[in-house]
Amino acid sequence: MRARMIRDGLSGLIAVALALGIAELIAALTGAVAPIIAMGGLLIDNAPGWITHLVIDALGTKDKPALILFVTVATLAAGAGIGIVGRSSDRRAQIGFIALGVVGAIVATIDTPASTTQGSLVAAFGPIIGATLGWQAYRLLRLAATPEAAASVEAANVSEATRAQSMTRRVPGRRAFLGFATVTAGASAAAFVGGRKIAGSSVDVDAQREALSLNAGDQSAKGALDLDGLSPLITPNKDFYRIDTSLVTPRIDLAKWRLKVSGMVERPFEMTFDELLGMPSREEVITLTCVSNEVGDDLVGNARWLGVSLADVLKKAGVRPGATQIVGRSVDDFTVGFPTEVALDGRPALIAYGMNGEALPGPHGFPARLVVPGLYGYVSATKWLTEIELTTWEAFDAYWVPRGWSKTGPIKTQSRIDVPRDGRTVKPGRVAIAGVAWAGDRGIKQVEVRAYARDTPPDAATWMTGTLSEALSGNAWRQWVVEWQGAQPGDYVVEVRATDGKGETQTNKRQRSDPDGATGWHQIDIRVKA
Ligand SMILES: Nc1nc2c(c(=O)[nH]1)N[C@H]1C(S)=C(S)[C@@H](COP(=O)(O)O)O[C@H]1N2
Ligand SMILES: [Mo]
Repeated sequence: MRARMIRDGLSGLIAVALALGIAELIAALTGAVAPIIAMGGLLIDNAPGWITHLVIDALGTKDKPALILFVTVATLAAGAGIGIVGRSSDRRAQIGFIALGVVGAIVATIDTPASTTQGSLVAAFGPIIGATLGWQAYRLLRLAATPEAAASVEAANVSEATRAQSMTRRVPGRRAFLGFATVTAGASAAAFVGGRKIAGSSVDVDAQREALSLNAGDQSAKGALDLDGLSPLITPNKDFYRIDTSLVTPRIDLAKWRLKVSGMVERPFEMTFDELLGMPSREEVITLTCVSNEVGDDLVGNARWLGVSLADVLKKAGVRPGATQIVGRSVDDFTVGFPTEVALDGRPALIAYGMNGEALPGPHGFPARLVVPGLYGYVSATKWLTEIELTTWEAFDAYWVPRGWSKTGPIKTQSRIDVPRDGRTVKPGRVAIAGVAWAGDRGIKQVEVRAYARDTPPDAATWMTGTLSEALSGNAWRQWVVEWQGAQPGDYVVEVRATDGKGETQTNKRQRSDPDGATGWHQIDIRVKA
């Protein structure tokens, strides 16, 4: 009995795996979003903001593979369920497969941008054909497994005599089942791998990046501090943090890409990538940070961005009076919104296509993204940018706003201790304490550090002023180092505070990141021991 249940469950599972494989393959061939990815995307977009935040926090950048795995396992489990339920009734199993196909088709259609060549309805093909073939495979698996089933099917077509004959021949249930199960599973795997291959080769982002020649300037970071464990002044692309809601990195074909400028403008227009490259370029060092960065965390990076001034593009379109909000839209339907005035107040807000002397890497928004000095990424830094829409502040809430994050996102002043690491033991005498500090578009004027023996009042310790790296721009972070002289053995708390270019010192009031960015001084514990 148990064995039969396992076999039936396995039949359903393998048949659904085949359905998924075929759906994946067809999605790759048609440029649609595969149902598993679509379902994962739908979960991300519709989960309450705090869950998304929790998952991203807990799993870091592993959240995406984890979510895909979860959806896949859940779907296969549903397949096993269908197999077990279907034992007593073919009808029920059939309904199960139809339900999977319909859900897959709807989800994939919702998630496939209407802008794909064939339109979003094409996404329904994969799940429907997959479910149909999966259903056929399931019936064959059942047939192979149970002599009775084989017999009952034959009974419909053949005479009483032949049926008796076939019964006595005894359909070899186990062997036939295992053989057919293996073939089906193999076909499923082949469809999956084939699908991935096709999807991967259709648009090669790195090949397109390498083919571009950009007029990036000198990439050296003069005046940088260099200390073991200290964040480099310019964050290499490969180490730059990554945050987005996109389950698979969008692969954009440069030839098809267009940037649309729309909404409350005098002259709405579209431009190609070549036209964007043809506009006057500028290169700016800008620190980008995520609003969900807690005090002391590393969702922050500093890069040299090459691109076109957003103000120039807006000038071309002619912003109409009353257009108070700029909305950035992405191929994956992610949106940001920020005040129009920040694009026009002189700060170098960019439509960036280069990052640290290279074309923008795929995960960071190839071919173009927004980078706005002074604003957290979630309200400004649209990756895979496709549209800039002028609207009003009242008319539209961008992606993260209904999910509980603040509508405006100016970057708060923060400083972080990189060296020594929290919990380390250091030698008495001279202790180098170092890190980075940033304050959006206000720049950093001063960084101070104090160290006090644990169990003593912090205010008894004096603030030591740090040496700063050169300010690469008023929108960039600065490295800092403090030489703590004459450290005596003991357990210490070390803390840091920064003062921005306007003379404002960062608050010590502790606040978690949501809804508008963390505040408070970063603290570490260290032990001084001979
Ligand atoms: N298309 C798109 N762009 C996006 C996001 C996103 O989810 N989708 N996330 C934003 C957020 S929250 C941040 S902090 C920055 C991060 O940019 P990075 O991944 O290049 O560091 O991208 C922003 N741009
Ligand atoms: Mo973010």
